[in-house]
Amino acid sequence: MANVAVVGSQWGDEGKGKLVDWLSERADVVVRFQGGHNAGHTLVIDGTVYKLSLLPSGIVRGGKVSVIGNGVVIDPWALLKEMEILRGQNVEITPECLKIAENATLILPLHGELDALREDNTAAVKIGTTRRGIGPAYEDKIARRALRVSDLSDPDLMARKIETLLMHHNALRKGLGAEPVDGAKLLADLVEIAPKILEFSDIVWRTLDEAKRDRKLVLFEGAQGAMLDNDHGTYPFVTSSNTLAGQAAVGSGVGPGAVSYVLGITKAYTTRVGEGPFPTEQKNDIGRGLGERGREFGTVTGRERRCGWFDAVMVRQAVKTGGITGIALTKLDVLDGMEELKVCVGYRLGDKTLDYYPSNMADQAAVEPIYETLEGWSESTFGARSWDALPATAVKYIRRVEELIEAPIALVSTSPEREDTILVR
Ligand code: 2SA
Ligand code: MG
Repeated sequence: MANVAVVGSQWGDEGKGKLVDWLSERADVVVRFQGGHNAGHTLVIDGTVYKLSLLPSGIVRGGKVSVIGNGVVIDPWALLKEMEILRGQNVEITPECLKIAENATLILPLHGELDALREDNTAAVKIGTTRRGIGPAYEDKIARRALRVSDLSDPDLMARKIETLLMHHNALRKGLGAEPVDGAKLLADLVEIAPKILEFSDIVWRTLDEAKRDRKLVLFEGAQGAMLDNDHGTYPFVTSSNTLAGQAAVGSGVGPGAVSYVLGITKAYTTRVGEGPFPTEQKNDIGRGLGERGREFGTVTGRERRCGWFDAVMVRQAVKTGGITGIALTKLDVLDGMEELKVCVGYRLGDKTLDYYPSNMADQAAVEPIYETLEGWSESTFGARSWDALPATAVKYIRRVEELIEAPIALVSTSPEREDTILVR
């Protein structure tokens, strides 16, 4: 068995949570390596719904080690709240089963405030963020002024770092018409929660090295999706981390060879939440129908997701840039009952035809999708557990998608329940 990385191949919300849970049964360690509590992974286990944001999905299964890697940005208050909710659902969370990288960056209240101030500033480019402070926290990380998990053990160091941090943030806030941050209060609040976080703090790279030596199986759990990747996505309408599988290594402290199989999760159609280009978007009854049948609302923010046709060009690009080995196709049943289905197979840009998604912001907004039309099916595929249970036209759709994206479809998921998964031969 190989170490698997599970990543989104579109704009997130492809159904990674279910597949991670499905695979975590065989894994010993489950690792988050990027993003923060902007992620929303829904797991349904024996009818109980678990909503995870920051914690690795492995946490709901006993006997596994869950790791929050250094590439993650951690809002300690949000983490404690999530832990409390899960404990209320009888999930056990102990320092033995949860390890938090001591070199991970902290999200502070001022990051969420800055995120919201910018989103509400009409002069700025509205990204449609989750307002969780993700972007501002990564900015501080890259600019080398962030507070990290290990700083929580040293109030004097935190005091000095907060002073440096506030020189920057108070200037920004002034420009946006907000009051300066009360540094003394921030320090006191951090000191108060510090022990509750430090309890889980760990030298994660070493834990993962030991796991490797002991031949433990590690599952890397991505958040968001390829088109939200800070380099390869629809920049600037992206998140502030690298979401591709390459990040699994750096974001947890292992070498690039640690991941031997990259499972790309792909929805049978496309959704996006937040602003930014979306060539195959259907702002009509087709899109509304997909949204209703697919229950397309943000796990974290409850925002309605934009919906549209499957974009094979974009997913093919995600396969290439992210090194996706195989695909899990999800939510096929949402297409049930549609007379015909469209799949984007190229773009028109002015008088040019493109077989890739351009990186320029203006071009990304200007491309027109070129569609291929496929026959739909009237039967229900919901809950199908075998290839033979699928209508022939659904099989045809899957095979055509597979051909276009240039990656094998290894799994088809037909409901949120993990048993409803077809292994493709
Ligand atoms: P941010 O907050 O800085 O990461 O936002 C930047 C962009 O990234 C998008 N983004 C997401 N898109 C889909 N799903 C995400 N997670 C939650 C979920 C979102 C929710 O699983 O439903 O509940 O609304 C996620 N996180 C970030 C975001 O929409 C911006 O386009
Ligand atoms: Mg989600």
